[in-house]
Amino acid sequence: MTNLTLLAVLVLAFATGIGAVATGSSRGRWVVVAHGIAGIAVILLIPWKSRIVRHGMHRERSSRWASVLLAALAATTIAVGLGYSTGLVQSVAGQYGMWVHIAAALALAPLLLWHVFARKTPPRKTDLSRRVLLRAGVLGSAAAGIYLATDWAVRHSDLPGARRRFTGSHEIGSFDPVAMPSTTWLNDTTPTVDPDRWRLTVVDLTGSYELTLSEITEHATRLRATLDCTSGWFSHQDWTGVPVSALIRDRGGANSVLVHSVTGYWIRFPVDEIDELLLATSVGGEPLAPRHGYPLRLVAPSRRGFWWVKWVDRVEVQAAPAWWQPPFPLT
Ligand SMILES: Nc1nc2c(c(=O)[nH]1)N[C@H]1C(S)=C(S)[C@@H](COP(=O)(O)O)O[C@H]1N2
Ligand SMILES: [Mo]
Repeated sequence: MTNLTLLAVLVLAFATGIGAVATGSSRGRWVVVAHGIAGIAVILLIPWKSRIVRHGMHRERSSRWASVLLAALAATTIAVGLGYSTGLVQSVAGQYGMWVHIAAALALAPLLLWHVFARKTPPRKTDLSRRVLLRAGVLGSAAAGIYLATDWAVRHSDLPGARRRFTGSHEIGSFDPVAMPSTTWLNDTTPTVDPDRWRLTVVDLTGSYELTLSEITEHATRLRATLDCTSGWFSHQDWTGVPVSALIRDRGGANSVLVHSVTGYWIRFPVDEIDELLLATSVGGEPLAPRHGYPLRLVAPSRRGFWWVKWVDRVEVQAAPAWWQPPFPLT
């Protein structure tokens, strides 16, 4: 019974964790709260699970090391997750705590799948009785209560976690672009872009045309926005550039706009989000640094960092729906 409950809670924790990574506007706040509650529920189940573990460890099994690794990864995920949300653990071995939390959880997933199948105990009839549902209810309420109480306590404390954003991110380098961290999603590297040869290609329903960097810098629309990276930091900055809507002459009938980078990285936005998007040539009044996307990078205010394509070379409105892309970039 404990095993099944634990599995259900872990699945919930994974699903809401993925949701928390995707969410960028406060409308998605609930998913982060649900993730916190699922995390607490996992902790609450530890005493019960340890009884089972102690039992299992008496048996000699060659796969024991895999179970130990699984337990270690689970402990890391939980400890760093808690540490990062309270602000007690900001970094681990030079990596952002949030990054470590996600990496440990991703490493844990395949091991957990193996564990579930290798150690399968067939569900019993009693597993879905009223008593069980009642117990699940008690667990859920206890977890929610503890979550709300700790969240309240952290917010009213001096811990760095008190000022974290609803996404769990901590503030770094606001209004100071030099102090703002620079990250890539997976394996992109900063390209060297020759500003004289670089062009922005715009493709809309009228056709396609190119703009030089100086043609783009004639526009100077300012936008204050928050870059919130899923590795766990955020930064407010003043960006200057050209609104994407000023470049698109005809979007009638299109469903999405694809923003493409020199490096091949790309993201697709729903067409009605075009009016929120800015292609920035400078931040804090200074031209973009190469690592921040020189010569042109996207500012997508209600989206997480990975939507903010750097080193943009093409924007294209397309008939394809916005969901027609991998849930997260593949490079
Ligand atoms: N071309 C490209 N753009 C990218 C990325 C990338 O890997 N390649 N990473 C994204 C991620 S995950 C974040 S958080 C922001 C970071 O922007 P910064 O380096 O200016 O802080 O850029 C986004 N734009
Ligand atoms: Mo990011």
